[in-house]
Amino acid sequence: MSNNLMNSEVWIGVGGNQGRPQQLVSDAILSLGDLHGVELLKQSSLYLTAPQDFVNQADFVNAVALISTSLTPMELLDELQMLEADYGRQRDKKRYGPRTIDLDVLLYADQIINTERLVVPHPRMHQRGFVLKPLAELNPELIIPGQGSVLELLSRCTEQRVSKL
Ligand code: PH2
Ligand code: MG
Ligand code: MG
Repeated sequence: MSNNLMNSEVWIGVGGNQGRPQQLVSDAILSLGDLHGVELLKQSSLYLTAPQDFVNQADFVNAVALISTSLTPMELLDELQMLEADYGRQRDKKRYGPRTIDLDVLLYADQIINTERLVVPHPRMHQRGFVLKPLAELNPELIIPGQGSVLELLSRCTEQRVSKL
């Protein structure tokens, strides 16, 4: 992408705990950059993380990516869901349960979005060490609108196991 004038910076959360998650998560991040209208700007390290919300499942591999995109939030969501399907994600599965690849829009520029399909900032990101730690790695200054600084929020997640791979 050469024309950055109309592009938005978007943070994407990437995670998975089925198949070979380390491979799948790094491949999925590279696939983001292959999407039409998306440029991959930064990617965090991979982290091995304890499952949250639904704890009786395998550890996850998590990471975050910063992209620049000309896609609207809904166009981007469509692309992410198609990528998830390419990576073998089955949508009928249990909420919060095991998945090959989960691609979440965490932040879309400074937009607040509240639709049935998409809520941004991601409604649980501020409580999740597996999101906050990789975000802090790439931008310790980052603020989550309505929630506060990533570093401050991360300091409340000490009981969640998140270790760099
Ligand atoms: N995703 C979930 C539920 N729980 N736990 C970890 N550690 N990592 C995840 O990506 C994750 C989770 C639902 O999206
Ligand atoms: Mg998710
Ligand atoms: Mg998701």
